[in-house]
Amino acid sequence: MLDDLDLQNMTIAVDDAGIATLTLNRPAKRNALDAASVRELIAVFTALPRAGVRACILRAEGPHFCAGLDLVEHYHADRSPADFMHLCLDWHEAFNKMEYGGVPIIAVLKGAVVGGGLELASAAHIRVADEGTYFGLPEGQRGLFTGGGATIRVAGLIGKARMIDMMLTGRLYRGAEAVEVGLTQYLVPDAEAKSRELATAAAANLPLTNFAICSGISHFQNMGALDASYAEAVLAGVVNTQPAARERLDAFARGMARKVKPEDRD
Ligand code: 1HE
Repeated sequence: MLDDLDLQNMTIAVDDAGIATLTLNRPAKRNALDAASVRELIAVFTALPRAGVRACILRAEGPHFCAGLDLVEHYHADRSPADFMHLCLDWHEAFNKMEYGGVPIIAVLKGAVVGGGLELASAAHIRVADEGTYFGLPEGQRGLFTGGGATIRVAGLIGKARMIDMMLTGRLYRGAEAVEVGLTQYLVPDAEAKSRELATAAAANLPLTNFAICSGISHFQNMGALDASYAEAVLAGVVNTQPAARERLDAFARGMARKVKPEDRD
């Protein structure tokens, strides 16, 4: 299924543990997202949940994660408002498939994570940055506005006041401050190695449980509390009675399961 994809701007490989590695592969353009790249993201994240993949690492070639919208393509295309709206709808389709697809996605961040690059990163479930990673929303300075979901996802991560500041003033976040404000959950010397470790941990969960975590929580956040608690109960009804969970419960009941203690973590 994944082998049939015709990808020019990214590559995908799945290892024996079912962990997919999706690599943005336009380093000469700092992995800027042109229209074709967005269509490729849609194709990948349409196929991924049905391909038996247990987790996905999203990484990039070159020194930067992603420079956002392909500004040069946008300039030359001289798009109409309707054209750009449809392009944004493609971005939303790709990023919604990521956030709501049910497969854990771990983004390995480095260098610039800016504009649409930050929108892409914020559609992942876990972000892992290194000391060289910086986050920005340069749209304001470019005479543009966000169109790939930043008003929802970036504002959701850091709050609207910080997002507005980033857009009005070009403020960049990096290092410990980026963790504090919520742009990345991890700040480590080796983001690739940490992401692999996290993907391995997530891939050990039952796929149906991960589906609930990586789609249910986002859906419920969009609902009123009454509907969300109802939907949570229905989802838990399905997930918490799955036959595969019984083996894990059986191990716990026999005292054979790993305990939830810091010293029991690897
Ligand atoms: C690009 C892009 C791009 C680089 N579109 N081609 N995003 C931005 O405003 C960020 C714009 N980019 C930069 O500020 C810098 O390029 C970087 C900090 C990311 C990297 O700097 P550097 O010194 O490593 O590379 P460079 O020399 O600036 O760029 C290398 C090449 O990548 C060069 O092309 P070349 O043909 O001259 O070699 C650049 O033109 C090209 N390149 N970034 C197109 N973004 C759904 S709405 C979302 C709205 C937005 O995302 S707005 C934010 C856009």
